[in-house]
Amino acid sequence: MPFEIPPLRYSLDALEPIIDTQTVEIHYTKHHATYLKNLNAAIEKHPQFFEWTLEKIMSNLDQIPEDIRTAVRNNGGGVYNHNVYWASMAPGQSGNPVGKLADVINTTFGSFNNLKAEFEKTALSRFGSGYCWLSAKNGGQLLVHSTANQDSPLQEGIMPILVIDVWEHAYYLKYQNRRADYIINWWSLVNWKEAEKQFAKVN
Ligand code: MN3
Repeated sequence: MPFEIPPLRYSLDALEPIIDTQTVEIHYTKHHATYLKNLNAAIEKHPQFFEWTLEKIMSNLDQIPEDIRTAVRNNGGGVYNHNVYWASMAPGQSGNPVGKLADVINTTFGSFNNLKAEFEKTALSRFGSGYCWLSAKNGGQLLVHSTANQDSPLQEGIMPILVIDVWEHAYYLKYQNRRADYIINWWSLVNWKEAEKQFAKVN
């Protein structure tokens, strides 16, 4: 069975005014969908990998045949990373971490504001295209880090908690070159309940 992308859990205009409708529409129905199409086209050449989950594939790229490995790295990453990105956001959020994740953020970073400062700095300093993540190592140790292009934390054996896409296509129509404004505004969309669910997988 070919891979699929999960339906958006909210309408295309639900992230207004932080992320405009046209950006969500193009990003989800064109960019994300194209990664999916290209991933499936690559796996067609070795269809036994349709039996694997995307997480397993992205965590074990060394086991993917060399003739499709780069295509799977880029397009499998493109599918997976956007899955996490859409799930990281929701309309009508409180803006604050919840549950055990909130406690661990305080003990790791000192405060939520410190985490935000580190995250914003990391997201801003990603040169070119990529992502900024809050991730957790096995056992629950949190870290803020950035990946280039469509690389993902799974390749480093760590679990993504939430992510912001800082490719220009994620913000350019509304924010043009003002990546910082996009990042700062993005906090009010973060789905902390979903982040807490992700965190529960590793601790
Ligand atoms: Mn993107």
